[in-house]
Amino acid sequence: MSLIERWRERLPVTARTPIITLGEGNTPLVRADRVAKAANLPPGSVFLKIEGMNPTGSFKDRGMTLAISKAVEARARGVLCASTGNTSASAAAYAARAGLRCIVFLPRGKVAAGKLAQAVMHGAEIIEVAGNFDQALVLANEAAKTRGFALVNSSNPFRIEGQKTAAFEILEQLGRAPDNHFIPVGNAGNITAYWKGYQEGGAKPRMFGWQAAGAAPLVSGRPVANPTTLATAIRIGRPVSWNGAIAARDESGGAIGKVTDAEILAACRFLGRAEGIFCEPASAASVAGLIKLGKNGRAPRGVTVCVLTGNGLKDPGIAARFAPKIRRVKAGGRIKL
Ligand code: AN7
Repeated sequence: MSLIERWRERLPVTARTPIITLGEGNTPLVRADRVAKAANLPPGSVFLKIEGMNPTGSFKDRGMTLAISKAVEARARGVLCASTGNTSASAAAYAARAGLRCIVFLPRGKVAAGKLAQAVMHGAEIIEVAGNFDQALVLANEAAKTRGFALVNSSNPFRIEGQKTAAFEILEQLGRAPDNHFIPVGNAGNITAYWKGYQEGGAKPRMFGWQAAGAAPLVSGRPVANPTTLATAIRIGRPVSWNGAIAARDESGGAIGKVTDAEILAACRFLGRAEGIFCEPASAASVAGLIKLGKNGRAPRGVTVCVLTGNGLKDPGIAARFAPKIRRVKAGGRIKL
């Protein structure tokens, strides 16, 4: 069932809204006892929401199914967005399915290979910006004034509405509200949406957002002009949903912290090796944050859900950083294990 049909009564759709779907949502919530142990927490206390299992490999599909459906309902000619990669991949796929033009503004040289491949294969019109995501967004916002085009960045309220369904799913899958919710934060649409979804579902987990140390405006309290991190998905210095993130933090009694690229990479590798889950680097920020708190004995008590926002295959180049040991053998040769 499509995400919109599944949660229809909680979403701003009518019988006349066309549903553009790729079968998004309903992603696994997986128990992760090795992560729990690494964070000095008891077995059964940590769960991972695998959003990389969505059709285009990231959480963006939840909001995109609604944003594109509403764009079709409004008879848009096309859609556009700025993106660090995943939004553009998702927009390109759903726009292709809807038969809409899709124009994406991408920061040059800072979009992971898999995401760029998706934009190409789904026929998006790609505009490379000599600048970072924040600067690309300025261009996209300007272009969105063109008649007949809809902006599908997370400033589009339908993106947040579709995205909030992930919180509904977690409540169903756990059969209770989590005590803590850990999530990577870039533009802050996702943390804003989860908080909305939890509240609508009558839950109040503490919200813990995690930024990369070189791109942590919500931690320092001021925009970052030149954000840097190998987690290119969250290489963002001026989050659009700034207020939403701060509200989620403060209303829930949570926190927004930062993790270094080394901590992100270590968590990414740990998930791959110890839990069998390959997520992209930005996604591992949530788990990196939990392990960091846990090492100091400061991981929050109770049940914690960590969101893994994107699939590891999006950014296969990351594997090269781990200097893989590969042995060579001739065909017909012998090898000792
Ligand atoms: C894997 O695609 O901003 O805090 O343009 O791709 O809601 O921005 C992606 C963000 C986390 C941060 N994890 O979510 C984009 C884009 C992954 C991401 C985030 C992104 P937000």
